[in-house]
This record gives sequence, C-alpha cells and structure tokens, in this order.
Amino acid sequence: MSTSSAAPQSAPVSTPSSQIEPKPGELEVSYVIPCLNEAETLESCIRAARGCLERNGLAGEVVIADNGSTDGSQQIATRAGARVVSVTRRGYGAALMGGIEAARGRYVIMGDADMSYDFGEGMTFINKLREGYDLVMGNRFLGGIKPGAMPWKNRYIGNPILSFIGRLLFKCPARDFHCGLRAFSKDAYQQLGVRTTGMEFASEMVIKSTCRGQRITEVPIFLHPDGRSRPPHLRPWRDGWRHLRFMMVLSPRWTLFMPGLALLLLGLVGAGLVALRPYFVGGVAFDVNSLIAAGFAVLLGYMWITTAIAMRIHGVITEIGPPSHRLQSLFRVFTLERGLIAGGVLVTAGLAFIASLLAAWAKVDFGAMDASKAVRPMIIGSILIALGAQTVLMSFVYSMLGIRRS
Ligand SMILES: Nc1nc2c(ncn2[C@@H]2O[C@H](COP(=O)(O)OP(=O)(O)O)[C@@H](O)[C@H]2O)c(=O)[nH]1
Ligand SMILES: [Mg+2]
Repeated sequence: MSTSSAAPQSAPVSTPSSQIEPKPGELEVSYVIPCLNEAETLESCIRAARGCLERNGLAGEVVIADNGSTDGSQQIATRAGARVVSVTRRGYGAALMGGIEAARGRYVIMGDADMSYDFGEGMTFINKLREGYDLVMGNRFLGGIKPGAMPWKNRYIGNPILSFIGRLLFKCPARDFHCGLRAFSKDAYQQLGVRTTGMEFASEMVIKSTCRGQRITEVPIFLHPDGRSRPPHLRPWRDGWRHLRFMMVLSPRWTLFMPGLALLLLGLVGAGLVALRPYFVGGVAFDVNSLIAAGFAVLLGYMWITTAIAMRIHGVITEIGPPSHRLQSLFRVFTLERGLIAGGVLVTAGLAFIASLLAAWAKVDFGAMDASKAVRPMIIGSILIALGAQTVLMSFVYSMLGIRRS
C-alpha cells in the first residue's frame, strides 16, 4: 500500500491502497460482467463497455464471467470482442469472483449484462479510482430510476430497508448498498477475501470494504429497464433474505446483543423488586409469577448476549465481520479457567438457595410448606444454576473459537 496519488477531499475513511503506477503492459480497466443466458442484451453491453474504453483512450478489456449459459452467450461475447471466463461454481457472486480473479486490469468495473446499467458511464468511476478511492459505488437513487426499471418492492421496500440496515450496522457510507454497477481497484478487492457466491456478494463486498477502512465513494447513475424479454434472475424475497441474513450473522449487535441486554436489565430490575416479597403498584400486587417471568427474562437475555458474543468472535476470527476493539479488551481478561470459575460460582450460589429451601423443608419434617415462600428460593436458585451452566458452556465455545490461541 502507498499513498502516492492525490487523496480525495471528502474521503469517509482512510487506508488508501493500490495507488501504484501501472506496470508496463498492464491494463488499466477490466469490465467484468456476470452472465447467465443473456443472449438478448450481452452484445449491446459489450459494445457500450468497449465504446467507453475507446472514447476515453483507456487500455482495457471486457471479461464475461459465464456460468454455463446455454443460449450461446459465450459465442456472442467472443464475437463482440470480449474475453469469456467460464466459472463452474454457480451464482452471481461465484461468477464475479472468477471474473475478477481473471481480470488483468488494475481497476475493475462490474455491472450486469442486461442493459440495465449504462456502461458508457464507466469514466466517472475510473476518475474516482484515479483520485485514490478504493471502491466507487453507483447510486441509482441519486441518479435516477427510469420508469419500469425497478419493481416497486425492490424500490420502496427491499433496497431502502436493506441499505438502511447495512448503514446502521456497519456505518457504510454507500447509500445504494446493492447497486450492481460499481468499480474498485483489484488490489483493494483482493484484500477483502469476499466469499459469498449468491447475490449477497454485493453486500459482502461493500461491508468488508467499509470494515477494512477502505475509501469508498458513490456516484449517481441511472437504472434503465433491462432489455430482455424474460424475468430477472433475482428473486426478491429469497435474495433479500440472503442479504439480511448475511448482515445479521456478521453484526449481531442489533439483532441479538441489544435486545438481549434490554431483556436482561428488565429482568434484573423486575426480579429485584419481587425477589423477597410482593411489590405493589397502586392496588396491583406483583408476586412469585412475576419473579418467574423476570427470572426467565434474565436467563433469555443472558443467552442472547453470550450467543451474540460468540457470533461476533467467529466473525472477527474468520475476518468475515468487522474487527472489534471491545472484544480485544474482553479477551485480555477472559480465559477458559476464569469462565469456568465464574460459572461454578453461579451454580454454587444457585445450589445454596436450594439448600436453604431443603433446610427449611427438613424443619417441617419434609411435610407441606407455605408455597408462596418456598417457591422463591427455588426460582432464584434454578435461574442462577442455569446462568452458571450457560457461562460454562459459552466459556468452552469462546475458548474453542480460538480466542486464547495466541
Ligand atoms: N454467471 C452468472 N451470472 C448471473 C447469475 N445470476 C445472475 N447473473 C447475472 O447477474 C446480472 C444481474 O442479474 P439480474 O437477473 O439482472 O438481477 P437483478 O438486476 O438484480 O434483478 C445479470 O447480468 C445476470 O446475467 C448466476 O447465477 N451466474
Ligand atoms: Mg438486472
């Protein structure tokens, strides 16, 4: 990495990469176009891409990442002057990964083969990359969506909601998260280690780029109605869910950690109020039933939090998720042994409550007891034992995830 070229004024994040002079003979730009049976529109796309290269005097190529099209797309592509890369693994992401890997350009412009994007706009992207950005995202909402170009579900539900969640969870500067027309330096891309093979590839790339602190910007683009007569490959509900699922697994903060914390605190306050005696609000008495509910809230909240932490550790270790400073401080104190001791203390405290109950029971010669009194230590003891057991289990999980390996 070096910082030789002019730094963009409003770079949202730092860490420039790939600003190296092109090697002799190296291409500057590769258009990489995923293609699955796009015979109707592929030629026009390639022509538009080549037109952009020629008009702007760019040394470049057009790569078609094909997944075994059966409609002659490959021949059309070769005839139109593109290089076909056959990718055996199916899927939008898999095809793009293969195509980008095979690309010879320092910069890659990726976009769909259905004429929904204007490849003639490529120079706007290249100018940004030349300024030093690592990833340049198209933004269809800033540019414009031509009538009939995007189904209303995607336009008013899927895209805005998923983009909002992506920005909330990962503080990503791009506002059109799933835009398929984008450009990046190949070096910067290779640092990401993108892995997903489906449409969620688009999310993974922009999320990881954000998490790695790469410099991201966006340019307004137009979305046109695609030029083909059959429906798109994208299946809104399935693919939308895949994007969402991917984001939730990467960042459990809002899906698990925060709700878990809220539940835990609510439960602790509730349990504190009714642990020893009923609690009255006006004429309403909260008693042992409330204690049971509060105890379960504590337990569930604790389970959610500890699971969220395990997911986060996994994301950090596998470098799929964003790095976390908090986790690092946590692991300065966490060891398996300490986890086991903490769990043991909780279990012992729980057993002590139950022992006190047994002692009271013995006092009445194991006969009938006042249920409203007897049940309190049983509830508290059981919840403490469960909390201790969860601590022990999760300590093994954290430890297994390799936290103390170094
Ligand atoms: N190679 C390959 N390309 C795909 C696959 N799925 C989609 N594509 C391509 O990805 C681009 C976007 O797909 P499209 O159906 O237009 O989805 P949408 O624009 O998101 O609705 C098109 O160029 C498709 O040909 C796939 O499984 N393999
Ligand atoms: Mg499309």
